[in-house]
Amino acid sequence: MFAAMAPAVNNPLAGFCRDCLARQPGISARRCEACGSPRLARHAELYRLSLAHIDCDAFYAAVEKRDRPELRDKPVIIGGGKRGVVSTACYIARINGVRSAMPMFKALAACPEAVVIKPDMEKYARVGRQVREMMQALTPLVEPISIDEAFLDLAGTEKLHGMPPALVLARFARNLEKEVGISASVGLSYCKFLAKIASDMQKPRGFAVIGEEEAVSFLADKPVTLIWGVGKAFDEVLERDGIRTVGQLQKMERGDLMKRYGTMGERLYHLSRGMDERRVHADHEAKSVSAETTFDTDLASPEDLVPVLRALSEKVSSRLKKAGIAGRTVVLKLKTSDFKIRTRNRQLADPTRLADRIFSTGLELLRKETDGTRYRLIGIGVGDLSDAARADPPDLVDLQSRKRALAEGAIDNLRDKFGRSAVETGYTFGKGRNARPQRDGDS
Ligand code: DCP
Ligand code: MG
Repeated sequence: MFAAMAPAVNNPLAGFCRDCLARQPGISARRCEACGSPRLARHAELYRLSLAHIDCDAFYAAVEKRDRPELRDKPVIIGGGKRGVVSTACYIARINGVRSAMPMFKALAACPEAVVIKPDMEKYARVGRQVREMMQALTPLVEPISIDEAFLDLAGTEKLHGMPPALVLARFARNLEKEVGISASVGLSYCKFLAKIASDMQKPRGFAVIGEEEAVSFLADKPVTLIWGVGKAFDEVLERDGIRTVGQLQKMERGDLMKRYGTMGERLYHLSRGMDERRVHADHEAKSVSAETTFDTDLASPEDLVPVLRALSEKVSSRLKKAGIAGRTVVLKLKTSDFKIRTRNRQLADPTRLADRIFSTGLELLRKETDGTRYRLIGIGVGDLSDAARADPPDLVDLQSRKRALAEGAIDNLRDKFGRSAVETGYTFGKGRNARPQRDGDS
């Protein structure tokens, strides 16, 4: 498969227009035969590949430009605040040399006319979730990597969408611009390693394809730092050994690489040859789902803490239900007024996604900690995640808990219909100021 080292043979018939999505019958047309756009996607393996990496372009800056159209053609830097560094810069500011993580004074020296905006993390998280939901409508196999990027495995979705993955992805990029008002770049390949590289190749608004046929030759002249896991320190090790390009690694024996670099040698052997078996793991393979709150003033009494615990348990439960997952270990987190963190775990007999079970387990754990200590933060979460199929089996012995589970199902249905505030439970209803957290955190 990789032995040929042949360059990609572009099949001109295999293209489509990224703007109007029309298939291109023309052999060598440089513009779309339907709409005239020059943004054509063409590749011999275009309709065979299904593993993608999508990364939004200049994410924070794009969201701000969307909300302030007068900034569209201006250099925009998101950053400042406490750290005094650039979070991101729009592509216009990048032309002037501004980069992420650059100290703000340097960035402004490079681009004095830039408009600087303080980050609004809540807004970006909201847009990030919206983008993720759009991805999840394409395939259940979405693996988020950060707020603005994810891997997607679209294998087997052609029937569902009535079009091959490449077109689904182009349509996604188009819809993202229309519906959310920001842009993303797509990398399409047969493995994660190359899909990730591809998404970076034509930024912004990119759509790059790396096929199996060309993988080895594509990688040959690239620097070793392109390989996942080769950071600054390991690059220096390789440099000492005179290894600068991926092509050099391609010529080395597996045994030799392993002898020199251990498990990293194994990785170098495989990735340099475009061999990467890692699968796309769906969102629910995240390690835990949790919610936490920091109070305005430190709290000590169960009276104050319990309603908050209840509200957080409901939040965790609703996220589990939404994702169709459940967790078997309940984790309570507390931060004392002198910033010491206490975590307490309890494993359940079966995975759960019910607010009631999460809450009652959390409550048992909390009881032992309410000894007068003042807390500035409380959090609750579940770990040991699995599919919801085996969650909360009917418990014939404990009729009470079965009744509560049924009631919770009914409450969920009502909330779906009428919104969250339509139904409040005894613990969260009508409580005072302390039940309203000052700051929320999710993980
Ligand atoms: N970010 C940050 N600090 C960094 C890097 C990134 O705060 N050192 C934030 C701001 C980015 C967001 O994370 O908008 C996403 O990171 P990316 O690396 O994907 O960068 P961008 O989306 O901004 O740009 P690109 O078009 O290169 O993906
Ligand atoms: Mg990005």
